[in-house]
Amino acid sequence: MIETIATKPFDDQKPGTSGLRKKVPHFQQPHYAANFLQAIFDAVATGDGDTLVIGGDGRFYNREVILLAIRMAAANGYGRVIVGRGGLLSTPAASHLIRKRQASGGIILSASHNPGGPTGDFGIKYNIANGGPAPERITEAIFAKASSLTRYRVWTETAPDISRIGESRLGDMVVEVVDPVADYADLMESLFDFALIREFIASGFTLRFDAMHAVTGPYGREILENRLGAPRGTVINGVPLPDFGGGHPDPNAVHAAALIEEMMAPDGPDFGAASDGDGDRNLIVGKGIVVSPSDSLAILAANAPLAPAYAGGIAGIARSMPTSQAADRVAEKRGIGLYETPTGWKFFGTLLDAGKVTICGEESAGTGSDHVREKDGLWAVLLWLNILAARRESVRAVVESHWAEFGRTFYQRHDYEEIDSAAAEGLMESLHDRLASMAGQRFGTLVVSEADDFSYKDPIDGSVATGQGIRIVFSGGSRIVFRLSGTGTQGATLRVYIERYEKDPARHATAPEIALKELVDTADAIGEIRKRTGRTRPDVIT
Ligand code: VG1
Ligand code: CO
Repeated sequence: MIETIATKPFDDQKPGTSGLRKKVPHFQQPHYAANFLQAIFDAVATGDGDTLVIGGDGRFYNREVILLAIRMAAANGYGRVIVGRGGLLSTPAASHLIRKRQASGGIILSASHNPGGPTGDFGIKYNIANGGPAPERITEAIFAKASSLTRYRVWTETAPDISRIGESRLGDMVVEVVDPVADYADLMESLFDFALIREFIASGFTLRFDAMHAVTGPYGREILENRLGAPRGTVINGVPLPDFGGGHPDPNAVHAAALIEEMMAPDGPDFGAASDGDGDRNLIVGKGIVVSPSDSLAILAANAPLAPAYAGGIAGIARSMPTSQAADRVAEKRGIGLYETPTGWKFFGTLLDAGKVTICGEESAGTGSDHVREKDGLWAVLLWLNILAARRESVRAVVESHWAEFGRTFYQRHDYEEIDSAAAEGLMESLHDRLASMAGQRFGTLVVSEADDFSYKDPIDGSVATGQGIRIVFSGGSRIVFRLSGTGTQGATLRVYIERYEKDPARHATAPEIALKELVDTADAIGEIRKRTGRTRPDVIT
């Protein structure tokens, strides 16, 4: 039976870069999660018996919201929900299921790389029928509904057991519980040369995959250990835990420090990788070398034809604006299109659907292709393995030969986390006010050639996104970008992105902090970071 429950509107349910993210206790307020779910259904549900995919990264509160979402879907006219067993689905696996099963959309419960647990973060994201994150016109409609809603609908009976694979009913709706891994693993097997990778591993190539107690543990075990024959123990921290074992499932130098340390040892594995909470990010580490995500995008794009799925070449590359221009040089040399989009995977969807691009990436350790409509951590790991197996070379050799051919783009992102929101906004506003007068200004040896506030007109659907980050470009092409994060749950996070191109191979071995020193100092001078935030150094450098 459908029950209608009175609620009050919430004015803070505005989705950010990737869905609605708040602290768990915030989500636990009476009716808070239900309110947002109803706002999604009011904005998108047709009531015509559509199929909805539901899954999450296994974090604290995942199960409660999944069971609620199933009951609400039954009360909002869905004909079938497909749920990952135990409520688990990585973000790319959910994207694949939506496409494969022709669902009208999916609900992904995750706060991605943010920490979990009773006082950690939680998130809800809606993906559309192409498998990708809802575009802004839909997230705005959801926000508008959430801010005016006065009731929600829920099926009275409790949801069926989601710990066992199989079908059951809730009212008129079928609840189908599926193996979260199988379809996704089959998709990966269809894209890459598993026989070649298996043989490469059997010949003694060693690897380590850190699932960070997040969603990719079962995926890594099935694909790397079962299907590709890597020894048991290749996947570490492989059991998804509601609090990620107390860790922070963000595969960067701070939170994946143990993996990186292992990879720096002379007797360490040949290849190391990690993924984040919901399985869409990737960190790639070779023996003695951490691959910068922007370089990884360029290298994957340049070498993709070594994998069966991309053997015919790639149509084009898209990268988010703050991602380094390393990929641009690959696109230029290959004579294919290069698209620069705002931050967030939702901006790649139209380009992928239109066949303009095959590979997309972000500096935040996200890479993916047209096989789904999300970034995909294990996909990137497997493409790397396929490339290494085909070239029979080390990660370092592949990276260095890429630099030799295309030049090296030194890159760093500096994050200042949980700073005062007013100070962060003041910093951005002040930069904005000075944009017009910046061109021609000199900082040490650097001269500003252009400065703007990035806005983007989608070349396929014509939609416009403004205020996507302050870009300061110097003569010679070096860049500094300032933007505020849209995924945090406390205070503001300032991200400063810094890059410089170096063609001369004799200088490619320079450490990034040395190569970028003058730009880093200039970022502080222009942004007045210390003065305005009181911080003397970033919390995280990636
Ligand atoms: C960050 C990254 C962005 C990424 C987003 C979602 O956003 O910078 O590149 O798409 O997270 O990734 P922001 O607004 O905090 O800079 V995930 O793995 O958290 O879904
Ligand atoms: Co993620």
